[in-house]
Amino acid sequence: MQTVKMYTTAVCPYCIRAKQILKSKGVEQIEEIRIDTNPEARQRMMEITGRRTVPQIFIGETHVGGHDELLALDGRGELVPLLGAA
Ligand SMILES: N[C@@H](CCC(=O)N[C@@H](CS)C(=O)NCC(=O)O)C(=O)O
Repeated sequence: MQTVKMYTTAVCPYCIRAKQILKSKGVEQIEEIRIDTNPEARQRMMEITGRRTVPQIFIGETHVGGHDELLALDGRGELVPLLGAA
């Protein structure tokens, strides 16, 4: 299974929901990077994603986007294959 990395903040309902979706697909470990306590991480997130909101989710090297994009990916049947990609 691919590694999953998520930029988050402490208070973030979309982050919680995104984690639930990923866990429901068998993801046991999510590397969380807190941007509310780490200004450098916030800056880096904005640079590499062009986004300001959390979550920002990476599956392997692929930037999925936020919660809504994760949900859409699953709706298209592409989330599980991406998680399982070598
Ligand atoms: N449509 C976005 C919504 C994300 C969102 O609104 N996240 C909130 C935290 S739960 C946020 O980052 N708010 C700060 C802001 O809008 O600048 C998604 O699906 O991820």
